Amino acid sequence: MARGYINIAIVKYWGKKEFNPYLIPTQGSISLKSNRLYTETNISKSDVDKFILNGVVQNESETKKIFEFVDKVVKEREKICIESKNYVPTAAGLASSASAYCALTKELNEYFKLNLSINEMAKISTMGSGSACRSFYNLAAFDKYGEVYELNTDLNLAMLAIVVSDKKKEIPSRDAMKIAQNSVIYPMWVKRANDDFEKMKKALIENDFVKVGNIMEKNTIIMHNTTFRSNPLFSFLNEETYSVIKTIKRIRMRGINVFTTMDAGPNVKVLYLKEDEEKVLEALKEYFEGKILLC
Ligand code: 2P0
Repeated sequence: MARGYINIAIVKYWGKKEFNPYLIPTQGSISLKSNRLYTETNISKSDVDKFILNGVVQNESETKKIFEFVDKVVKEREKICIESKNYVPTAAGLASSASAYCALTKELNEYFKLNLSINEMAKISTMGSGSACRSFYNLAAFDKYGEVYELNTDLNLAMLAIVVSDKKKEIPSRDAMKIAQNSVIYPMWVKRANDDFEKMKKALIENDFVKVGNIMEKNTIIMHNTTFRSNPLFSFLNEETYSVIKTIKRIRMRGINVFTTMDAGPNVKVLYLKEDEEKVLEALKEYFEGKILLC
């Protein structure tokens, strides 16, 4: 049994350059690993290749997708049953391919005794999902050369989510990313994101939390801007997303250091310092009681 945690990007991964054989992204990203939300995966011997997710045997196309990845990792093998369970509240819209492929890669390593290092597993996991490699580290960098490594900071970074919608996303992030890569402003995104990657690393080393929060917020907006300028144009965000962002800004004006970020969905994630947790929760509960999920 292996476990993979979700991660939340503070500088986003939003584009693929090539597979060589592992993924090289168009730009660097940085993320924070959750220590609460995860996927657990177990492999057992089976007569046929089978994939069970949250107790449900998956259809042919889902099974094929997973086993294409398995066959890239293990060349000659017996038939197996892969059983995964997401320990991420379904309503949160946070279930992620990152935790899934992190757990699966670790379990493949165990089951088939592949003897891979953490870094090898991280890189291999990108053949399943790009963001998965970041789940092997706490504060992870996935750079534009495809290298994955741990970053250090003295900041006690923490995240929570304000859950505004539990609907399944209309456009899977993989397809969305492909469309966004044709956006007229995509080259600007790549340049900005690479700048943000360097600035974020510096702010983390300098333990400058306000800088970290500001870089994350700006990076988030530019990533989402690529979707508004795509053909066809689309957005992951909705009215409630904007309303939450405004409220968080107002709370920040009261002197509480909270910053927002959004991924391939309308839910808002809030970055804060662990030592501020009590006052952050107190302030947020006033507006978002019942919608707060600690990550
Ligand atoms: C991120 N996202 O950095 C960004 C921000 C979504 C928005 O990583 O195609 O599911 O499997 O490599 O990893 C989602 O991308 O994409 C993602 P694939 P993945 O967290």
